[in-house]
Amino acid sequence: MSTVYIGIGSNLGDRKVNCLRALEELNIRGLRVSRVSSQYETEPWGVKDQPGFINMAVEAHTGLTPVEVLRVIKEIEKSLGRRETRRWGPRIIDIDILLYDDRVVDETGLTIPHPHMHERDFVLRPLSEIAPDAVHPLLKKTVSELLSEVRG
Ligand code: PH2
Ligand code: MG
Ligand code: MG
Repeated sequence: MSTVYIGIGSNLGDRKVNCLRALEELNIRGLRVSRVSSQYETEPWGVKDQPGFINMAVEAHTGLTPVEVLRVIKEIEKSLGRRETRRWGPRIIDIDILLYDDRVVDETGLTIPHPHMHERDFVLRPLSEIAPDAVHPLLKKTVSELLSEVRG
């Protein structure tokens, strides 16, 4: 079994319900969710002229490989009604792999650790609630260290 940390976000429709449905679907499709953060109201990052987000983070145990987890995530995003939009634009649901054990993966369409996680308060704040001591395998820093740096 591997331990995977996943970020969930929504800024369209019933944002809280969308995030909770994503969590349920992960559980159904082979990712046993073991920890769940609170839901955080966050300011849009990157593209500013869009509605605010709900963000949360979950820990799950899984026998799926990183590529299989990505496939499951894409299926869930589709089943919850996600449509392709512009980069960093509004979305019903966004599910991102943040960390997968201490693995480093760099393939087309799949980069682990998530390439922007260490820059984003909206990722690190929920993640630090459930995994403050998880270590970023490239930066060799814990999630709580990364959070204190991003806050400046
Ligand atoms: N996701 C983005 C772009 N900007 N901002 C917040 N606050 N939360 C997000 O989940 C988010 C974002 C693209 O994935
Ligand atoms: Mg994202
Ligand atoms: Mg995504």
